[in-house]
Amino acid sequence: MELIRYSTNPVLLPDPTSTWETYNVFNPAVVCHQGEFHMLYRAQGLDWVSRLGYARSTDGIHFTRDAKPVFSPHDDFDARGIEDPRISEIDGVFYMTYTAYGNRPQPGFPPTHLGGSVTPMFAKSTNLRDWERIGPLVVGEDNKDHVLFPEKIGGKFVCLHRRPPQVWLARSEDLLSWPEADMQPIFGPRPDNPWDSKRVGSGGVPIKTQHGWLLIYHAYDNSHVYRLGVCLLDLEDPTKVIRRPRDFIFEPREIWELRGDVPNVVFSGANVIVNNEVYVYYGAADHVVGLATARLDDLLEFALND
Ligand code: BMA
Repeated sequence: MELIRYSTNPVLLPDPTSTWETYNVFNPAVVCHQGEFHMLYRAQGLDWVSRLGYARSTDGIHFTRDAKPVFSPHDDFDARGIEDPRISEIDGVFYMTYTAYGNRPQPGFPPTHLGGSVTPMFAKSTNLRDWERIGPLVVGEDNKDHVLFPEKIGGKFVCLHRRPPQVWLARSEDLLSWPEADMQPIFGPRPDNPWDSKRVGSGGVPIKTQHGWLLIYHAYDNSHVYRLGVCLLDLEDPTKVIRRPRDFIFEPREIWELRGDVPNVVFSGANVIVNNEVYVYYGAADHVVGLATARLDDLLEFALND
């Protein structure tokens, strides 16, 4: 089972006439709300700082962008960029998870190879354009690829996050406090399965189905090739992985997936369901946005039977 690429990909390209989305537009979050698709995408321009642009569409294919970014860095902890958003709608409020890429290592934190830091953050909005920062999931560690489940489970907000090389689960009463006692690893790389042998991280918002939460995740191998796979998590206790097929569902093949700013990357933070069709938006080679789809029933059958 593989996702099918949309015929006129990519669906979003950098804009060489712009200062802030000159070089790369990639790794978007997408929400379908009141019949329209709303995309928040990561854009890099002349200063190489990531900001989030906003675009909307009625068909999910042709997007009209705002002239200016809607979410930009504001302090030392996100000065190098707002990265890799995912958006979950919970009780009428849109919650965004994003990675803040900062200028300085936090206390006790080993700097990234470029000397900065990453912080997994939350923000909220009621209109998808105006965002208010809530706070971090954790500080002072290498942690990103966090995404909120689209409803509370057992009365708590629940998110997946990544403590390398594993995907973890965390719970919170209020999105502000994320007690360590409520965090646990749920799945990691499979050393005997080449495509997801090195590192794994969550994709878009988990999809609720009668058989469990369907999660699309990314993984890379020894050669740093990013692919997408799926797993099924228990509905009431998503720390339990019910199924995890050995095969991937998507890999870089097109020239714009194989070459770009970072080669051989398909990275998704958006899986929107419209009429039983899953629209998977993904960053390709950290350079453009692509769209690939599958019928939800087919993905589920693959998850259950492969
Ligand atoms: C990951 C993230 C993504 C990126 C990917 C491939 O660590 O930072 O933003 O798409 O690497 O470069």
